Amino acid sequence: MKNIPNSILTMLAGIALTLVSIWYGQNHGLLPVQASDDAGLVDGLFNTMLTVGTGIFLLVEGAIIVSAIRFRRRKGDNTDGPPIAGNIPLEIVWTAIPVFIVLFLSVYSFDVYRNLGGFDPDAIEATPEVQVAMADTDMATPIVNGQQRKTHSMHHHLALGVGADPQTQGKEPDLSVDVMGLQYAWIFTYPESGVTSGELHIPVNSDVKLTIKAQDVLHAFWLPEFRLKQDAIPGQPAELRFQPKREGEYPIVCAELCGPYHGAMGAKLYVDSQEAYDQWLQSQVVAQKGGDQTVAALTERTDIDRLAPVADQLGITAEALKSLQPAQPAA
Ligand SMILES: [Cu+2]
Repeated sequence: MKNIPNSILTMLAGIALTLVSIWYGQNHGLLPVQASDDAGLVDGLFNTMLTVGTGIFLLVEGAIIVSAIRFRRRKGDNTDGPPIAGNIPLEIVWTAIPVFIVLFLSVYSFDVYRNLGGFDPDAIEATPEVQVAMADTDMATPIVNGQQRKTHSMHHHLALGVGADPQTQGKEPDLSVDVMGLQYAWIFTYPESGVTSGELHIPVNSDVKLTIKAQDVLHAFWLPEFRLKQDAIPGQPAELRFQPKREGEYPIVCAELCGPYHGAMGAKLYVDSQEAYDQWLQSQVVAQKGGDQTVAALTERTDIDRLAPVADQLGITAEALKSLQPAQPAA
């Protein structure tokens, strides 16, 4: 060791540190599976930050440990340390390196966000209610069927969420689902079929658009395996658009402390094959049609007894008849 010059040792340490950082940045195993192509983009950014972070950590901790051992106080040495103040080249270096890292990461993250669809001008925008009140003035946005129509002038507003990526921009999504967050559940509505469900089913490899709303307070719709998260804000719909690439069952987590039962606010996302998805949707349509009839029967017939004599003819069992009875207030 004594025969090797310091500069060579430093260089070897630098090479080792770089290799360890790069290896750990790629092999940390901290992230769940990637369920969409977009997830790979986010992971690339995460891995880069982890590589840089590991390097800085090892450099700083290594310098502390080497200094603590090498420059420790020897027995019987009671002299002061050398009075060192200021080192211009060193200060330039340790200012320039973080500046370069931060600039590089900002450009990189900007590019990832663009590729995810974060800058889609047609993504759902905040529509302040103030504009509705100004309906009589020339400045106002036209109101069609009580709905504010999107015009290009509205593009000055901030788009909320992740819209179409550069490849799908301008195209209609394959599937649109409305997501409603409320204390303490997520409700999914399929506008095309009118199906409402507590679980989200989407076909694999399709272009899915979620319109996220909140009924009461702030929630956050988080899909860890898709590396997507979007706040659900009362009065301001947001959008998440993505392409699921991997069939399976994934958790949907509320990532905003929204009340005492926030921790229980979860749902499941099922990425199905096209056939399985069609089957599920069909079964929901059938089930909910049945449900509607029960509701209709309840409201039309106030006197359940009138039904009883014809129950057999209609194929209604005694239990089903009982279930039509209005709920009794708890004693
Ligand atoms: Cu919540």
